[in-house]
Amino acid sequence: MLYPISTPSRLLVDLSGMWDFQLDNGHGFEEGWYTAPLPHPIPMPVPASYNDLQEGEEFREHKGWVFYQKKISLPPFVQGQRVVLRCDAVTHRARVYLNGRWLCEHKGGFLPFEAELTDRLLPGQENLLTIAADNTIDYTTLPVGGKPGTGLLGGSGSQTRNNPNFDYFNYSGIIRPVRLYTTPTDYIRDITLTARLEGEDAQLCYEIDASGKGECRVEVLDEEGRRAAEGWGLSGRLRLEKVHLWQPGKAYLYQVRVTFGQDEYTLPYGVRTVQVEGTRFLINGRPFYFKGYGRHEDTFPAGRGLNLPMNVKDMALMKWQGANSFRTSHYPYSEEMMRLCDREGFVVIDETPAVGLNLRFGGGADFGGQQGRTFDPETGIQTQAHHRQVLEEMIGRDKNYACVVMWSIANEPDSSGEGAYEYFAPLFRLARRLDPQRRPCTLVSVQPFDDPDAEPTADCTCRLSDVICLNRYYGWYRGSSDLKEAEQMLRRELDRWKSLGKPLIFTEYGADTVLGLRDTTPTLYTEEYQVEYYRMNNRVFDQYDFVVGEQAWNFADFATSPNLLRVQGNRKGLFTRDRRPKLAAHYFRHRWARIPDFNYKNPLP
Ligand code: GCB
Repeated sequence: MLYPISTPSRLLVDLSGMWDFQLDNGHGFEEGWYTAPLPHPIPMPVPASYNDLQEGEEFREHKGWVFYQKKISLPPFVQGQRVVLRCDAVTHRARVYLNGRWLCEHKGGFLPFEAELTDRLLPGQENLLTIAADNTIDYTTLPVGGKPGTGLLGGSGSQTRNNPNFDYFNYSGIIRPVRLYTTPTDYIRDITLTARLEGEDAQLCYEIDASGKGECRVEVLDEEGRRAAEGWGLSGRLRLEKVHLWQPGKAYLYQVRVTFGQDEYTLPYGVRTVQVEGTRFLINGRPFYFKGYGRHEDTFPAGRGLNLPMNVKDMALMKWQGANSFRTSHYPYSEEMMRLCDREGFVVIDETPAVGLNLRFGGGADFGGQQGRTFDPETGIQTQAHHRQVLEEMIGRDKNYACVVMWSIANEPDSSGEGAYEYFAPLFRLARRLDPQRRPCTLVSVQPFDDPDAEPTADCTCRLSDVICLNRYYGWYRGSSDLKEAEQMLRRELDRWKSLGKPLIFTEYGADTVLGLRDTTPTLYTEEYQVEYYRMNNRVFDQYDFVVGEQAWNFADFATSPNLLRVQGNRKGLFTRDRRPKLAAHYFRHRWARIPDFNYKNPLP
């Protein structure tokens, strides 16, 4: 799906701003709230999570539907054009109505959907747009919600509250922009690009998905605006002579301008290759080392709402630290962030919202939570069809980004449980089939708690993933405060992974740390302990050639549901939630300055 932009043929209307808003009373649909102005609305910004924008537990923890409304209109001169409504993300389910009539419905809180309004919108008049959003999470949603009384430290027993089976606050609402755009009636639906390097040149293959009739022309412009290649027809191959490669830290984006009949769309595109070879992860044929983080889209008070200034600030902080990559833990991030990464040369592991698929150990911190057979057809999770849907939508949305070098199919599922291989193998096949660039695929593996010395082969990631991604907490959840013992355990585990012959990335490791807690003896939660924790882990990583990346958990502190292990949220950030650096932020800055993006380990002969 194309990102909405204004072009010489497309008008773009951003509906960001204040909307009317009301929590459902349980009867909103029956009472027809979508047919007329809401009975008792309050003002609410879009995009933003609503949870932290009013006071009180009931508002923050509301489970179920909420209603957003806005009057929209377009001038009569758009008549004869196609008009499309585009919602970038409504968490986790949306029902959309225009002038009281049902328009569309969408499941999944982090990926875009569209509905055509042509002939539905009354031009030159006011139209009532209602978007109802449902934040209910259960065994059929991604992320997965637990049954009442389960979840973190037993969770809430209440039927009227969600029980996240994951460790981040269930921020809800219209979290990314809602826009209208127009196109001519014959229009470009999608663009798919792939490139192959041939010596100094590249062969660029394009496929244009268009509706209607028209002549199709594709022009590739370089960064100076000079034409680098040109072709006609809905698909073809173009030669980019002396191609400028998109490199980590040194982005280069061509502008691919497509015209089809009256329609025009320009897509920024970086040419680079990605490949796994033995225990190396190659970008443009060179062994890459991942330095970075797992992150969250989480800021105060917008929650998961798009925060452009913070995106730019975060990019500056990540570069300041010498990082080169992050994982979109635990859901696809905004397209604005993906475009920024493309532009800044930042490498991304792109993750679906599949978190909490683990009834033995949910979401990373479900201590004492639910216990059950995750993939049991009767009593287990029922997410497979939705999982396919989010993979299709994520790859459809992100397939052209140069920054995306790998797909993460899920975070910490029960990947050694009965039925895990049968659940995941078709999803890996699907991802590989859908991705025109055939990027590597992975699933991010949880630390085995019931059997710490489990053989890696027990985990279906061994068979399915191109790159092994491990979330490990030696020195925190295991071996906490005894770093010597923790180090032994970490080494023992790495020794077991060695013979697999695949590259391995630590996609999470970290220790909760409260800014300002200091001590001469590094004790849990102090800034000193966080530094010692990372020193120990990194020392070990450095001694294993097949470890090709370290992504600290987390870039910044973030909000979670309340529980006894969370001090106003998860404090494993290298930065606080308002982005002040802890000691470990400086430690990593120093370390990463000495680790090159390429050839840190296993250089090519
Ligand atoms: C994990 C999860 C992450 C949690 C983290 C933690 O393994 O993937 O969502 O936040 O652990 O801090 O416990």
